[in-house]
Amino acid sequence: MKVVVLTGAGISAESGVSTFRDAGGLWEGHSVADVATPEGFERDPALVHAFYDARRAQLELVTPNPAHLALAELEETLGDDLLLVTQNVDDLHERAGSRRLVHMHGQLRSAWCTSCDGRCPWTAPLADGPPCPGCGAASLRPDIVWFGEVPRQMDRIEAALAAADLFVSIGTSGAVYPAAGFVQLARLWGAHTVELNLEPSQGTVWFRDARHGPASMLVPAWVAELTARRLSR
Ligand code: BJW
Repeated sequence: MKVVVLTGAGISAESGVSTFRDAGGLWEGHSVADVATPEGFERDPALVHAFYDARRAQLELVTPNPAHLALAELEETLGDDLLLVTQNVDDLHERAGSRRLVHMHGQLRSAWCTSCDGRCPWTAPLADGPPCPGCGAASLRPDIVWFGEVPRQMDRIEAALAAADLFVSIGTSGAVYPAAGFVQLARLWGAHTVELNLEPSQGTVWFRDARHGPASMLVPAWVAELTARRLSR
């Protein structure tokens, strides 16, 4: 059975990472146009660097929760039949043990040089304009996909969706495309579709099975159910 799992900010909420659109979320104190668009970065790089430097530093203080750990266990069972696609820019899936993973919106712990187009692992601040380890230019920006930019590895994701028997969406509001459209593609290509979210998402009607509650409860239970069903075949 081939499975594609899509995760969003809700899976990391119980680890202490803020979501975007919930009350008290990341967008509450910030205009999206200021901190999550290339135009905003061009206008005020210091503001944008401060926003991402603070979030990168916060990663030191958080750890994976039972939902991340359950998905890493699922990978041990399914191997190459699982693709985990995350919209999250934190590294909690990796720290839980997931390896077959696509960060479609980029990563906080990576920097992208707009001079040489190189990418490098990055844990320090970017606000002080450090040199790129590859070319030496002070042209590093957060390695994050902002609005209007193309998400990463779309060909790989679409191929996995086309081949999937099961598509599961976890902790995402379904407000941002192309990820919000994956459920429709998966259905079109014949997959069973499941939503696991705190509340009905914007796309909840597209899912055949929608379960609502905290990810730390729903995800381990769903993984146990899937594993038991697989073993009983
Ligand atoms: C819990 C929980 C718990 C809480 N347990 N659950 C008009 C129509 C259609 C599309 C467009 C349009 N105008 C423009 C577009 C395109 C645009 C877009 O979608 N805009 C929308 C606003 C309409 N998209 C783009 O520009 C994308 N690029 C693109 O389309 O390129 C074209 C192209 C595509 C494909 C191939 C080729 C070309 C790029 C999008 C980049 C998104 N980037 C961001 C910001 C990154 C920077 C940063 O991190 O600061 O990524 S936006 C932000 O939203 C972030 C997230 O990854 C993304 C999704 O958010 P998510 O994860 O869903 O979080 P929330 O907060 O919204 O929801 C959390 C959910 O969890 C809630 O439902 C809670 O209930 C739940 N929850 N606690 C379980 N404990």
